[in-house]
Amino acid sequence: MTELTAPKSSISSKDFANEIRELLKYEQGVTPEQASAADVYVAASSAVRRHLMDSWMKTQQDMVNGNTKAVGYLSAEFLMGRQLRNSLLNAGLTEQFNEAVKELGFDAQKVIDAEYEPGLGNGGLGRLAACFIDSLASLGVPAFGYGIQYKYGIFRQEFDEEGKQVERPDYWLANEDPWGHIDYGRSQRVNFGGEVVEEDGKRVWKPAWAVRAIPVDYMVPGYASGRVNTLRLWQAKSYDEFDLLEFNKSEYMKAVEPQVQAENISKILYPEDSTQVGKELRLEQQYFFTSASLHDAIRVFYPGQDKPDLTTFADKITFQLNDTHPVIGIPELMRILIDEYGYDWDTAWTVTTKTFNYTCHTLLPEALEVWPASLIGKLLPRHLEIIEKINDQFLAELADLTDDQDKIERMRIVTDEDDAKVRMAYLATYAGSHVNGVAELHSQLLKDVTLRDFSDLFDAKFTNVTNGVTPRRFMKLANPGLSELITEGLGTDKWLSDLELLKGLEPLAQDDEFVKKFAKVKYDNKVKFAQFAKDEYGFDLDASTMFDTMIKRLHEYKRQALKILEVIATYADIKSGKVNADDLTPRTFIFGAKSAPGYYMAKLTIQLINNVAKVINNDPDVKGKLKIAFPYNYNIRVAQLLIPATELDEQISQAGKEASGTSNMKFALNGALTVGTLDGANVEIRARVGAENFFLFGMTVDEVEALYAAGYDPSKYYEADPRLKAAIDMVANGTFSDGDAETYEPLVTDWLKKDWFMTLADFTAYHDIQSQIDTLYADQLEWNRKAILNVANSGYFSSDRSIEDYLERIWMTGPLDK
Ligand code: 475
Repeated sequence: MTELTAPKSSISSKDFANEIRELLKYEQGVTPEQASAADVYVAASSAVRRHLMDSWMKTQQDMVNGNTKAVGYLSAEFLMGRQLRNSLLNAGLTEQFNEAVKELGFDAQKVIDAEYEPGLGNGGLGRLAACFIDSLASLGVPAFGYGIQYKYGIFRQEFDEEGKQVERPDYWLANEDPWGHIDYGRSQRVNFGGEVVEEDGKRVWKPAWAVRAIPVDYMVPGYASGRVNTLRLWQAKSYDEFDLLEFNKSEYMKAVEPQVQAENISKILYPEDSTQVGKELRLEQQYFFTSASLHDAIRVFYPGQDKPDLTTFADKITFQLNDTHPVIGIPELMRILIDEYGYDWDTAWTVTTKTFNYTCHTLLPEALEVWPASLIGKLLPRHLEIIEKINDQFLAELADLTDDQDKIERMRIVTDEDDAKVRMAYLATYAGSHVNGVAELHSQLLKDVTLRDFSDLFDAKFTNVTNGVTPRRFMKLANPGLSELITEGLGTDKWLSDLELLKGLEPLAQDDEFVKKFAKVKYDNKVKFAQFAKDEYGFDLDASTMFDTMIKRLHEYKRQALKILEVIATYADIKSGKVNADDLTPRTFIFGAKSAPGYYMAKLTIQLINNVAKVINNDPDVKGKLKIAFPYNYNIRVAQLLIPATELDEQISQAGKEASGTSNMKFALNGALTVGTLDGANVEIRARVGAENFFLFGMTVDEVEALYAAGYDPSKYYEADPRLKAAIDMVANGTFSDGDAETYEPLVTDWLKKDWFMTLADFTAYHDIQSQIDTLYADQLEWNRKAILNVANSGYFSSDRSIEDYLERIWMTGPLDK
């Protein structure tokens, strides 16, 4: 007997179809016969929302009336993915929906595909925020996600004739958004610029301009928790709708200028990932959403109170700073408490430090945000004063803690130079109660390297919370076949809210019947992906080949170059006759990656991969044994199809550079084996799934450091490994650029002269492990046993577990009473 605990609404399919009909009629003004799939999508979405409404309202009431501290997840990015299937799942309406749309004469998948995916994030950090709010709701913890409703999300990626990335605007709001509710009545004023004057012995900020922050609310339904939380994304609108004076002078365009300027704030997501942009507009965005969110929390938790007792603020809500992007919220809360509510500095400081905690997501120095004090002073003059005072207080505290003057200088929040800088990570570390990294290795390196001085003096603040992913979206929705098999194998579907139960699959890895069923699910997923790739991209993929996937932002540290060089080396072996293509294990190499628009080397790498694909895929000598597929515009939708279809997952960053990685977790949970370095969460995945079920290669963090210290010369590796040499020579001689040696010259020169991320030094180890991979793959039963062991032992990587760790170690709160 299989125990089923998935939510199921009691409404019939017929009634649900009628609700959709009604909405089509009264909201959209069409009959089912006139309706398009997009109309049905909008109506069905509204219908699901209605079903979630009571739980949403009750959750909000319980949150305000109860005594459970809420969580505010402040994040410049929420990469949510499509909403309809997830909402249906959590509302228990999946079957009714499938039946109802059929009854209305529509194909369910077409209706689902009518939803335009919102791209309000760059990559890992934004997707993590989405997984976390899913888990918060599923655990029944009262929470808000707070962010920005960008009008334009991450760019749509295309490839041109030459294989270069082209960025197209992603105007997602040009489509109907049935999920977001714009709440004009609960807007907040956000001020900017101007000056600070002295009035009655008080510092008073006289801003020069303001924008109106309007909340757009999205439901965040929990799985089987009966709770629905809120994702509140702010939209910027002007107060000065139209300047009549200017208009009368018939200066029409000038009259709308202030409006254009204000609305620019929420216009576009910065497409830089893991780099600091340092643009004024970016700081405006950061202040815009944190200021609005803090004021909003006061409004929500002290309803109707003119003089709330904000000394209790940190008992009402705890704010998590998702990287440094919302760190300007620290001086903002100080300012609100002191200037708007009249508290003294020390009281304000006590409340503020109890309120905030900070998560760091990087180890790259260039990703740590540093703002010129002059820019903060121009945009937020009162905040600069407060930051300087925090800095003074900090330096005084440090003087009590250490005699090491150099250390104190190194730790300054505001640097001591003509063009002073504000280090946001330091501000967050000092002012927050806790600081965490996102995987064990990362948290250790934060303490040992990035924030070493801080951990020396404030060790108790530092902790680790290893990332996780939501099994609802990345298993249940993305991989229905595997989910069914797991439920069958475990005799229950409870694993979806308690992922450690996957451990129960371990014995089944020895059950050949089960292993075959598992292999069949994988194969079906490959066929499904191949069909999608054909329809969407025109690719011809062969599901009988090994699907070997690398999906992540294009960045040198992630080393897509290592992967493509290995493919080229094999191709060079075929061309030189050293290898007969017939002897190769057929592989399909699948890449998905966007590059920051201004990141030259990353863009050149994309171009190279596309052109290697063109050459290899069309060379008869390859006999179809190697194939490269690079679907453009990789996004959550593609991830949901590709991850379940993947057999080999590439996590090959230079050790000590990838903070955690989260696709590595999704792959393991979907039964792919990982080839990877000892970096980020790979370390923990390997420890859990077992070293014998993970293809480890490459230098360790210590070896990397030692090699840097000894003086790294990549050309030595080029000379030492003939396969590496052949691969680089092929790129250099124009094989992938119609004979033009110039095209990839910058890449070749970088590899041979600099190679900062030591791609060449790890090449031989990476190559050597490929034959182990092929050997295991030849024994499908063994391969799939290991894949099952990956699934069985990855339950730890549920974002539910991450959230439980945050609750216990950082937030000190828990679920609402039932
Ligand atoms: C890490 N994004 C992954 C993931 O913790 C990790 C930076 C600046 C501006 C906009 N976006 C960013 C990141 O830094 C980012 O995505 N970091 C990633 O966070 C979640 O798994 O290793 O690279």
